[in-house]
Amino acid sequence: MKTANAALIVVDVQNDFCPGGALAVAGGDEVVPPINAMIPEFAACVLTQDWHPSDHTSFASQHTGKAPFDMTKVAYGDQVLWPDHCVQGSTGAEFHSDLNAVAAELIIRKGFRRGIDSYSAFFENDQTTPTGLEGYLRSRGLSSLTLTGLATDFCVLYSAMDAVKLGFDVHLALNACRGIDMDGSLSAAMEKMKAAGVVILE
Ligand code: VGL
Ligand code: ZN
Repeated sequence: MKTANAALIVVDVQNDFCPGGALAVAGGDEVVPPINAMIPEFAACVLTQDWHPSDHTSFASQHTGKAPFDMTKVAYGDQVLWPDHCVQGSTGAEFHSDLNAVAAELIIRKGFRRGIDSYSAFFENDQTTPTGLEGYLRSRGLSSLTLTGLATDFCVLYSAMDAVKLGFDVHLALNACRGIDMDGSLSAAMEKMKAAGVVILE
């Protein structure tokens, strides 16, 4: 039975995060069947879409002498430098073709400002620029969120932490998430979410 206040949040299930993509997450495509199966159980389904200009500051290609997965400092703190990915309008930025994107009632694009990355579905990485998702969920009375998608230790983690901070009830559907896992970032992410009160659905 659908719970009227429950939304499914599907984070960045895009070609570039799936096997063969520019920033492929191991098993990234495996999240698609469980996500499609969950959609009918929710009153609303929201997709996020990483959506960068081709000269985005999070791309290692924009920094001389830097390689993908190096770190750099930007105005809002530390930033991982990524391979070029999810460029606006590219095939890599499209949702996985088997994802039931038709069922989505809202698509939130993020990371479209050149100088600022955006992992979270709620705020960009300066932690103050809103995406608008909070207002959408509140005005629709959607207070219980279940997070799914890619990557567990980056965009899903940041979304979950912001959602807790904003006062939503937050669940993570573990079988519908996959992580990048840079230097133990996946287990660190799980610990952070558990400590913050995110309910992990195994
Ligand atoms: C993501 C790194 C860069 C993600 C997006 O979706 O987790 N990670 N851009
Ligand atoms: Zn990105």
